[in-house]
Amino acid sequence: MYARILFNTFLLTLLLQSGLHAQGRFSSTINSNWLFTKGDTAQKAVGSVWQTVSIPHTWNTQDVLDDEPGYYRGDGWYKKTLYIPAGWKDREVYLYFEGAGQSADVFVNGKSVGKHQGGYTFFSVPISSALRFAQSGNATNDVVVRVNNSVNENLPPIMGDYNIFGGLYRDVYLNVLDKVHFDADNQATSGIFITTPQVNAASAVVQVKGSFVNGTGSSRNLIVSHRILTAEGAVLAEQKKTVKANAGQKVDFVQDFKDIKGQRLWSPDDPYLYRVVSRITDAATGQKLDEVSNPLGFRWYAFSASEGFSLNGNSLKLIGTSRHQDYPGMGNALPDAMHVRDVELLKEMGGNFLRVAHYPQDPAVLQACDRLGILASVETPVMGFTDSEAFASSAKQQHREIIRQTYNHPSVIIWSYMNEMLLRVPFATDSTKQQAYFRHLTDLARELEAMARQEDPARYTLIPNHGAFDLYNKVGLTKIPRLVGWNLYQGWYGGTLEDFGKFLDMHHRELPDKPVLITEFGADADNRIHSFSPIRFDKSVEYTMLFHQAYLKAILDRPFVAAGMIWNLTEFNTAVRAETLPNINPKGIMTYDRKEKDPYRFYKANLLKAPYIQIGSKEWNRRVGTAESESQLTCSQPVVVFSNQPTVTLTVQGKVLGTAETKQGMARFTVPFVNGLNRLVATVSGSTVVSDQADIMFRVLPPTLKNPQLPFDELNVSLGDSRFFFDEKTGQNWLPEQVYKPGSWGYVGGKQYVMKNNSRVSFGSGRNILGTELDPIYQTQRTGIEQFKFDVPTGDYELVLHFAELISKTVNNDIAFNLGQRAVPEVYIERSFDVLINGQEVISGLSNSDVLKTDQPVATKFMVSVQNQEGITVSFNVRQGETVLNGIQLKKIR
Ligand code: GCB
Ligand code: CA
Repeated sequence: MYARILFNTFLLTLLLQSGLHAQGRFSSTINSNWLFTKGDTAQKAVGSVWQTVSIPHTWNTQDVLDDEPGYYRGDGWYKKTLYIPAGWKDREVYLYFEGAGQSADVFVNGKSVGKHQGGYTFFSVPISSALRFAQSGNATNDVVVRVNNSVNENLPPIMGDYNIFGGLYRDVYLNVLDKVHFDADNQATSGIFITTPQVNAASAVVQVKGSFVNGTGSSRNLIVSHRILTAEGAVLAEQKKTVKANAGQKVDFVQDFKDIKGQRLWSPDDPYLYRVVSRITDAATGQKLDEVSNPLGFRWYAFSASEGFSLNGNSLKLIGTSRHQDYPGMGNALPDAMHVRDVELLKEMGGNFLRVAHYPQDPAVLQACDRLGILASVETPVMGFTDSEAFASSAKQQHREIIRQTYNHPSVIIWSYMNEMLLRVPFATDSTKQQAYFRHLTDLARELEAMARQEDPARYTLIPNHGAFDLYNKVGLTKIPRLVGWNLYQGWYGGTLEDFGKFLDMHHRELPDKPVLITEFGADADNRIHSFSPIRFDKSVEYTMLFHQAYLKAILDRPFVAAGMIWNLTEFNTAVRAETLPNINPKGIMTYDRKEKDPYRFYKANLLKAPYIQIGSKEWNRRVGTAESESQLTCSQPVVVFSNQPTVTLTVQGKVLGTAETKQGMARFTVPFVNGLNRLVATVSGSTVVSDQADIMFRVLPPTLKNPQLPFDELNVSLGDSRFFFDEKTGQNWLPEQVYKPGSWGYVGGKQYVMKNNSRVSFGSGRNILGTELDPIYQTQRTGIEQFKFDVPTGDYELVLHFAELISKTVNNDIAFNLGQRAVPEVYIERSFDVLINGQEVISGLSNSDVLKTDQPVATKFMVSVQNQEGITVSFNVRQGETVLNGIQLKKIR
């Protein structure tokens, strides 16, 4: 990593104006005042309108949120004027990019100065030869960067459950070096590579390798020194050598620190960091010519197939998450602080591992891992496979860059490459072709493996696979890396929760010499959806909780399992998904905007040492439920309190409800909610300090709607659904449907719509309903419904009916990326029906041949005046096919 001496503009200007030559190197971002235009060709770009932007920037910020499938993939052009001081004529100037999605061409003053392929690695472009200089003062220089994120089958990754965003989405730096400098042309590294060939509790050996360049026209006597500094700034050790370097010569060096004693170890509990400061000084004048600083941590570690992982001689279960690099409304163009915050959220959860997946991320991420004591794997983004030379060579290039660029981070212990390579195997009917495909795929895996071992023999290597155990063994991908990773979803995409443990035991039995890591596990949860009878694929918070409980237990119960990595820390963008949160993968244990979901609290309760307590689902802070009876006007609902303490006391409305023991970090209560505000206070028994409070506004609905004690107010019902849906924006709760009972409300006739031929969907349709955020309401439906009745008292009401056609003539129900069963199109039927309110026709011939379009919401609001005891009856009269109703809302106005 480059030492970044962040000059502020003021200081820089001062230095330049005073005619001083800054000593050594300096490096500063040039993120401000770029011009940007989106377009396909240079020609078009010339005539385009340029917009002022700041780096980090992506052109895909709105694509995740717009409820439309797909996102822009193509060219984007950036340009900027650089003012280059005359004094830099005798220096080396580089443009340094922390990442450009996915490929970049860099031009200075119209001259091509560099190209880069791969959207996630750093690259550095020397530009001195293209720069213009003035006699004195500054000269104007133009930088143009063409960035492209088009589909490119030869540029990995080519497939994945996330978007391949485009843009200059990470910092851009200007690096200015003396002609004598550490190698700046080695894969955008600092030119320094540090290892700890031996570490134990008492002593250590450190090796610093690297090279430097004498870019001047004469031979020079230079002192190359390396100092190991403690966090407090004291010198732990220092080595110096005087080297003679000829004009233009590049010199390689190896410096050993053989007898370090009394070093403090690095670990999650005590992430003590040293720094190695490497310097080149002119032996004759003592002038500092270059200096870079790199992190150093003393730790040793091992993976064992029978005992899991150990760090510094102590066994340590690795529990953590993966992480994507995007955020709502920002795409992947995040400021460093937002990357850092995610690592902090992982640390605050009690996690000790980050799978940096599926691609390397901003340098701030691993810097934070080093500082916070989070162990990490870094992944070369080979996802999907094109059997071509160009694909393999790009994979290898990215792999080499990743290893070298992240080499010095003490947090990194694993080089991971490839992901689920056998998810979609081609040539199902041509075994010769398929065998060749497998051979070329494993050839590439072996090359990447060999490269990792050669570049860095110390670290482990890993390939994460999906759960097709026999296939990966047969093809040979489990034999190549030192560690085997499995991405497992039993009880989600298929099978049962018990199958997870069985799979782990099978690995242990069949591959007794291979250490095993669970590189992924997770289940969707839309934080707006709740169910008190959760089932697989209902997207409820409660089902995902069942999933995580089972998985964490199975992982902790088995000492041979080295690691469990939750998929994923947060929700993330993915254009290939529709479902309840379109373009979002909701397996995150935090929401897309980093709010806690219950699983996050669950892991806190299981992993944290400091006393922790939190009331589950507290963001569901406005609720509706039916009273126990006409006279008992409370509604009992389960409440979970997460805590790492043995017992928890829950107080409701100032009265102790009870004390419960925690099991797996959870204490369970049944709370009789009253109408109005319910204040829940959970305390660790015996402590008032460790407590949490939830204020929940509850609307108790009497079983019959004319109960004088609780006058009717409003009711929102999702037809074809047995889940609760909480719309945070409106504060409205949608209740599951129920069959009509006299005096009450509900449907008459019909059945729940079930998406045909798709085992993944528990409720309704798995497709995106366009132009609404109420997808779960529209995705579910009662077909063949005859009536919906509300036995409400007299008054004026607003009634809203919600419809959507869920079957399509053309669309296949399969979501390409999802594991599990594939689906075929449904049988399309023509439908048309009338709707009557209290006998009066209000909709005539609602038909999927005109108004009712597939996957599009239709909502219609009516005023209804009820003057007698008749209540409200909505009737559906079929003309052709079947009637449908997706949602219904009734609100009393007066
Ligand atoms: C996987 C993939 C990951 C997906 C995840 C999922 O196995 O590695 O990229 O996002 O499953 O949610 O299906
Ligand atoms: Ca519905």
